[in-house]
Amino acid sequence: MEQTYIMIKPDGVQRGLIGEIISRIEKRGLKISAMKLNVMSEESAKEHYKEHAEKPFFGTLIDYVISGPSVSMVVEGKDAITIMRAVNGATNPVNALPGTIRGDFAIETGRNVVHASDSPDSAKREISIHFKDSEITSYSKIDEVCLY
Ligand code: RTP
Ligand code: MG
Repeated sequence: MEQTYIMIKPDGVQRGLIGEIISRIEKRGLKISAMKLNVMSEESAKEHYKEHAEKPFFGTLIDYVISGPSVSMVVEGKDAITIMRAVNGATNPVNALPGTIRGDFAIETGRNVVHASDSPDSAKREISIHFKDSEITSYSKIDEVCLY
């Protein structure tokens, strides 16, 4: 069982894609164990994307993710990290396959709708930036008996 951090970025919220994206996560068989909608603080955004701090697009990226409310989630299940990267599709939507979120709903890297942690270490780090332990719930889905 793995946990990953998922964000519906401000463009996804503004375009009314929250339900569509959550629905894809649920239908795939993954579980949402924490969720909130808020405007991310600049401090959290910079910490979240600190691996890109030296990149030329860093300032634009931070402005984008704090430009309006985003939806933060902890999503869990077997191979959740790898599966959610595949569900989101390639970073540049030009390369994202139809059927992925970015392949179906995005055309620009700078407005690519969603985020998903890229490794177990990133997932742990990102979840701790955006959620307190007490905000992450534990429950059984009706169809998960004996799956893992
Ligand atoms: P994310 O972290 O948001 O899930 O995206 P990712 O892993 O697929 O891509 P990453 O390399 O981590 O880039 C983070 C976000 O920065 C923006 N970006 N802009 N202008 C550019 O060349 C550029 N490259 C990346 C995108 O919003 C990307 O999702
Ligand atoms: Mg990334």
